[in-house]
Amino acid sequence: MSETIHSTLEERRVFPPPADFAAKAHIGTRAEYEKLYRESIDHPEQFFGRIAEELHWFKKWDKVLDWQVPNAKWFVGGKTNVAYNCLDRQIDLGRGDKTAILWEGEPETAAGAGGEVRKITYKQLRDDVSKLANGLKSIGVKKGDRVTIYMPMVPEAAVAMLACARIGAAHSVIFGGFSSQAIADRVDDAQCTVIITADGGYRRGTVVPLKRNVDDALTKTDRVKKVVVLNRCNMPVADGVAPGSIAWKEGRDVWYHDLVGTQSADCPAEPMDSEDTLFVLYTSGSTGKPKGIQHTTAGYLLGTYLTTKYVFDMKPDDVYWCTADVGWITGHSYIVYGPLANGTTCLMYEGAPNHPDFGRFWSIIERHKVSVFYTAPTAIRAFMKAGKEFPQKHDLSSLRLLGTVGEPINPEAWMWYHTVIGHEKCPIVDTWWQTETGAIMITPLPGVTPTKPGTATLPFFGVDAAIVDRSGKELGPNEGGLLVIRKPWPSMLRSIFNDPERYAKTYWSDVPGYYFTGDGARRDNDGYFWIMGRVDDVINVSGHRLGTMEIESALVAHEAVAEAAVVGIPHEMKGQGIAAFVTLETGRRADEALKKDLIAWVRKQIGALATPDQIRFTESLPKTRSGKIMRRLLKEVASGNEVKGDVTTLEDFSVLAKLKEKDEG
Ligand code: 6R9
Repeated sequence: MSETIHSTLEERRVFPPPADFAAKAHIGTRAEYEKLYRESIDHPEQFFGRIAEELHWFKKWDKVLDWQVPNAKWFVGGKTNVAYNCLDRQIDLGRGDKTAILWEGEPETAAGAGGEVRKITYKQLRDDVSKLANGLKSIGVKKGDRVTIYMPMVPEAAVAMLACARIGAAHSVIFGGFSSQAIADRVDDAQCTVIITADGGYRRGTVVPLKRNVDDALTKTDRVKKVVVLNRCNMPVADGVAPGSIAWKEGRDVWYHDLVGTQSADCPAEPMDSEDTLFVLYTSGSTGKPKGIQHTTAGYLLGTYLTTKYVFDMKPDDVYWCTADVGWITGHSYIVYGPLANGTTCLMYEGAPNHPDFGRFWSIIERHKVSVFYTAPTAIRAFMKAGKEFPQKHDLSSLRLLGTVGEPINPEAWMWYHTVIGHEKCPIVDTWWQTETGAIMITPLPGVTPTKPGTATLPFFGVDAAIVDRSGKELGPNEGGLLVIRKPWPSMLRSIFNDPERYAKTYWSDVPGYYFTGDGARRDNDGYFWIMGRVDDVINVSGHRLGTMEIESALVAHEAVAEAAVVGIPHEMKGQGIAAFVTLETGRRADEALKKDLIAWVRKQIGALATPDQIRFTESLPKTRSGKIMRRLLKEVASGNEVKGDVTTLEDFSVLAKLKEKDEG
């Protein structure tokens, strides 16, 4: 962790919420926000107890909060079911025939016409979920089990998540861009015996071989007894080697359509304890092994429900679109659970933003009259670069609210989003949160908070965020420090799966008694939070978290590599890029062929998102006398900066000289 955190951002532009937006917003005055915020911090049990009344309960809770650092229990003694709240409750409220999921596939039906469209109503969705839930039971899935989901962005991915929730099995969704090794590791860690996948998925005009990756993964672990396969791409069953085909293992593999085909559409939702696990989702940390972030039932439901309602100001006739993948927390909370718990029509798009060209997102917004749009800064930067002529070809007048998530948004990108996409009439909510927090934590309220490009502004209800030093002392305005949360909140992670000690150590020991986010930040004179990025060994590539250690472990697993050190470097499009310094085993040649080989190797071990931007061969790595790699120096070298700061603990000065020589040479 770096001890000094500097921010050079100077941003003076302020954009108050448009008056007509504020007039219609759920929360439309600063006074109302402040009153509710105060109550949520001073009397959380009263505040969250009242909100929880808006959800369905099989049995009401006895106690709102039971808190002993670092273990929180919310709505103790209550019984509810997340899928029931997202489906049955919506039907009870008269939304049965409303579209729940409005899906568009990637392949275009004709040039410029967009992809296949499916509209699934709340009633149909409940039927689909119930059938799959019964199907899962028929192959032995029980309450308390874990099920891996490795799916393309099709409605069945959401159906699979909700089916697990309905019967009380926890899901572990793995992003479809992860490799077979990553699948095997996660399956083993979460002890999953069933995987739900598809033959393939469409992405940027090609087919991602999902089933093949699963088959590969299952040569590395023998835990999985059943693989449920959705037919998305009509890939023929063969030996699995012929391009475009899939292999089939009798007895283990079962077609999704066969599994649900004969099932009843009636599957009562299992009453779950408030603190039963809803899902496990893996994310990178500062050590090599990804952490299974564990979320539970009632608090997570409440957090995603409440933030969706107020941050996106969700109204009955909104068409809401979050462009994330369900394999990430943003997809869990803001494609599936939060929107459905609000009875929203939620758009889901299967493919890439630039397929067939950079107009695709804007044509989707026009075609489906999207009103609330939530995406990532990395995507906005890519669109900026592609040019405003793409959005300008489309009618974006249905939009009323824009959001971003995943990384700090640079003011240029914010301004482009505001003018070119929002036509200066849509508030922008820059939402800061994490896999661990479950729901949005720091964000403007669109009808209330004057926004400034580049800041996530103020904490949401119940979030006691602060900037502190290592002792926990709160810092003054504009002083950079560690971003912590000082009180428990309903959607917080409860543990790292099967590793409560690591949970306590990772999140609650750096600043004793507080949840440490891993981010550095400062507050300005208005109390707005400016997130400055990770202060641990985590890098943020296109809004995706990667641990430097994970990539290093992958590299050293290659037979040519002796040692590796990975650092994040500034990257124009991705936010951060990946630079790897590598020392080789004796006798190995440091050439271009090996570089290519190592890049391919990392992609195979982790997935394409971990592709190194630079591989640099070196004779040795700069280390401190106690043997720690001096990443700070490597970062400077990789970014092409002058190496500054303290190098007095460097073990061998000649290493640094050599690294720099290489760079210049
Ligand atoms: C939801 C999600 C979490 C990390 C987080 C921070 C960065 C996310 C941000 C942001 C600045 C924002 N981050 N949103 N930084 N402004 N609005 O992205 O979860 O994948 O776990 O990443 O992403 O560094 O700590 P996750």
